[in-house]
Amino acid sequence: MLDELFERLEKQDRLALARLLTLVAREEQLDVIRSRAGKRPEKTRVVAITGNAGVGKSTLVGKLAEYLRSQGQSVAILACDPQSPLTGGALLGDRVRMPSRPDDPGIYIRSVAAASGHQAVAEHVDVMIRVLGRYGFDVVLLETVGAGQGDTAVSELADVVVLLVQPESGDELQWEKAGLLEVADVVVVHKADLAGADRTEGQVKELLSLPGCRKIAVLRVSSTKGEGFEALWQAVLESPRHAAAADEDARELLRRAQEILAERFHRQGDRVGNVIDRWKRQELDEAQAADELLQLLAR
Ligand SMILES: Nc1nc2c(ncn2[C@@H]2O[C@H](COP(=O)(O)OP(=O)(O)OP(=O)(O)O)[C@@H](O)[C@H]2O)c(=O)[nH]1
Ligand SMILES: [Mg+2]
Repeated sequence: MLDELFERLEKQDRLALARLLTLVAREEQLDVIRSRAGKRPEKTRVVAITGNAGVGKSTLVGKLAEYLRSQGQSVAILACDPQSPLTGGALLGDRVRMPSRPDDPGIYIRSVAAASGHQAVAEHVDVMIRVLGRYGFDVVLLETVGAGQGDTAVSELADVVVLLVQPESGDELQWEKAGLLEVADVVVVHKADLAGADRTEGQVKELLSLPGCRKIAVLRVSSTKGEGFEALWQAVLESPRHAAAADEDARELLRRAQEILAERFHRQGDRVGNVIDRWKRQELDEAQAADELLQLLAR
C-alpha cells in the first residue's frame, strides 16, 4: 500500500499526500515512511516561524505563503502545536490565517499535534517534511510556539529559524529569557505598524551587538499592511544557517565516502596488512605507504 501511495505522491496526488501525513500523525509505519520518503530534496526549503503566543505567527505565515505563491513557489504549512490534540479543518483555518484555496495545488496546510508532547511533534514534523519534500514543495513553513526546549527540537529540522517579536510591553524583553535568540537566524519585529516598533528594533539590535553574538538579520514586517515580506524572504535566503545546510550535505557525502572506503579497506585486509608491515619495517615511508593504500582502495 505504501508503494502505491508514494507512487501517487510523486505525481502530486493530494489525497496520497494527505493519507501519508495522516499515517504519520497516527504513528503508523512511521519508520517505514521515514526511510521510504528519504532525505528531503535540496530544493525544499524549511523555514520555522516562531515566537510567543499572539505575536502574529499565523497571520505572518499566511501572508508569507501568499507572497511566495505570487513568486511562483509552492508552499506547505505545518502548524505545530504540542498541546492540543489533532485539530480539524475549522480550527486549523483559524490558526493559519489564510484564505483557503482548495483549488490551488501549490499550497497545502496541515496541523501537527501529538498527545505525547514536544519530542513526538518534532519526530512527526521530521517525517512530514520528508513526505512534503518528496511531493515536491519548494518551501515548508513551520509555525511553532516559542516554548523553549521543544521549540529547539523543531528548529533543528528547519534550515532557517525566524523569530517574531512585537513592539511592547514594558522594558522586560521576554523573548530574551526564553533563550530563543540563540536559535534565531532572522529576527522580525512584527506588527511594525504599531507604535514602538523602532524602539523594539533598536533593543533587539543592541542585544545582538553584544560580543560573541552571531550575525542575525533584524527587520520590520507588518502583516496587516503587507509590508516587509520581500526583505524577509531575502533575509531567509541569505541566512548563514541556510548555507550551513549545504555544508551538512557535503559532510553527509564525506561520511558515506568514508564508510565505503572503510569497507574496501576491510575487503583488502591482507594486502593492507602487508603495506603496514613494510611500513613498520621502514621499507616504505608514509608517502609511499599512502600511495600503495590508495591503489588498493581504488580497486
Ligand atoms: N497591528 C497588527 N496586528 C497584527 C499583525 N499581524 C497579526 N496581528 C494581530 O495579532 C493577533 C494574533 O495573531 P495570530 O496570527 O493569531 O498570532 P499567533 O502568534 O499565531 O498566535 P498563537 O498561534 O495563539 O500563538 C491577531 O489579533 C492579529 O490580528 C500586524 O502586522 N499588525
Ligand atoms: Mg497561531
